[in-house]
Amino acid sequence: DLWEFDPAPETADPKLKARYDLFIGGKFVAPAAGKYFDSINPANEQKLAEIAQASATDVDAAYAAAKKAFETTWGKMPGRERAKYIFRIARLLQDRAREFAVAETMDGGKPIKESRDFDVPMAAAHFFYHAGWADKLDYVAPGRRIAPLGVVGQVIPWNFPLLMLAWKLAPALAMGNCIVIKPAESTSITALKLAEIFQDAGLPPGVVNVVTGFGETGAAVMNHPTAAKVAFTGSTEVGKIIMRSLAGTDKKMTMELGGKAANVVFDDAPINQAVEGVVNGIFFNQGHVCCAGSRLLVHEPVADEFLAKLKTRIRVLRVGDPLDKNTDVGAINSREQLKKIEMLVAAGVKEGAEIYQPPGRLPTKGFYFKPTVFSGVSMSHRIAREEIFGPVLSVLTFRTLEEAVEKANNTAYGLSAGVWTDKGSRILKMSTELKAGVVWANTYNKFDPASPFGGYKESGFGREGGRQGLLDYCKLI
Ligand code: TXE
Repeated sequence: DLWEFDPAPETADPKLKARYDLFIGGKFVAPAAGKYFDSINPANEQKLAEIAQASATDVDAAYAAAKKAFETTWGKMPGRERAKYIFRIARLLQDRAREFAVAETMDGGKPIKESRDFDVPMAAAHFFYHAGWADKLDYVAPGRRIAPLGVVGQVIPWNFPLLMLAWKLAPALAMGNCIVIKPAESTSITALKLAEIFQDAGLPPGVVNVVTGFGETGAAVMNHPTAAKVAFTGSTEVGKIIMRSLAGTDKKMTMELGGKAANVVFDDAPINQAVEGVVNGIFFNQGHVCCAGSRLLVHEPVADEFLAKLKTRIRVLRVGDPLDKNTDVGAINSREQLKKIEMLVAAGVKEGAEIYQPPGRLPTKGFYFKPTVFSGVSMSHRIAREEIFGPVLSVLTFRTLEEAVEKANNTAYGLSAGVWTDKGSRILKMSTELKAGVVWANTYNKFDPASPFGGYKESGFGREGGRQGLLDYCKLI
């Protein structure tokens, strides 16, 4: 079975190096300025490894290597050949699935059961899916063909470090592009481990280059003259900075930014299933999810019952050591993110919403936050409008479908939404009325490499996954 792997990864050795260099031209190389920074395990604040800090000189070298690879190997290779490499990457990732799951959990703080059952297998699935496409879009009409864009620059966030790598790299590789990618500063390790896999897969040097560092390095990747296209996933704020800095250039651009998704529960919803879906929608990955169902809109007739069931369910969520396979809510990714969550939760209390947190103590070392539910929230509260990116749910109520649509769409974002109801007609109506790239019905946080993902409004533009995702990495000539 292609998707099967060892069920007990928490005992695997993550095989971390003490120091990680940049991956440029198929080799690990020290940064030109010799600077490194520490990567911390957010579960216990211990140092995991040193990560190279790339300067503009290193980014130049990465682009030069990518350009050379595009001109001499990857850009000339038939799709069928590229497919073999992408397939090999997927298989090698499966072979090392346990090791990657542990490394991902230690670096980012997410529960091991999520890295094991979601991040790593989904990343492998993404490479498998795109390997299949590499030779399918070659030819479209007499005299016309699909061609790669050239070299692309990509910057990704820290919430799904490995999966975001796969989302960015797989379609770009399938279409014949070469890449310079920058992982987020707090979660660079699985990107560099994946670089080891590129070496083992025999991927020609320079096809993928990994440059690590902070926002400055990201800006150098996005603004480099060699990049024919840039793709960014991260905050709306930084997305806007990048868009402004690229205005007037001919670079193609895709942006996957923030969200403030509504999970809408009607009075005829299967209530226990909806409680599970709402819990998963907001507490999965500590709520560090761009499509997190961070606003619950619940139908008035069932609001009290639903809230009571929700609180009962939250009391039994296990918060703590991400490496424990029974943990439901792991560590917050960084001290900065924890501070942001605390600040917005304090704003919620100050603005008069009613807070609920289950009893129990959090670990004293590391960054943790209790699953939190705010009721009595109004649309003007900051907790109803701003992306918290943490395990915090804001509960609002509605009386009619129209009111639910109005409230759900009353946001600057438009990435995703959920609908819980027994009526097919309501699902159809809601899925056309909700201004969100993805609308889940009677489920939440379901992903498939074949299904395009992306937003409206300030959640960005462009799609990742499926045929549509590929079209963002090629042109018709
Ligand atoms: O994100 P940033 P941060 C939201 C979430 C979170 C907030 C802040 O609400 O609380 O953003 O997180 C790189 N040019 N999301 O500060 O800064 C950076 O190094 C180019 C939602 O971590 O956007 C990292 O690799 N790149 C989001 C990446 O951008 C720059 C996921 C993301 O970091 C840069 C992450 C610049 N000027 C945060 N500045 C989602 N919705 O998926 C930084 N970076």
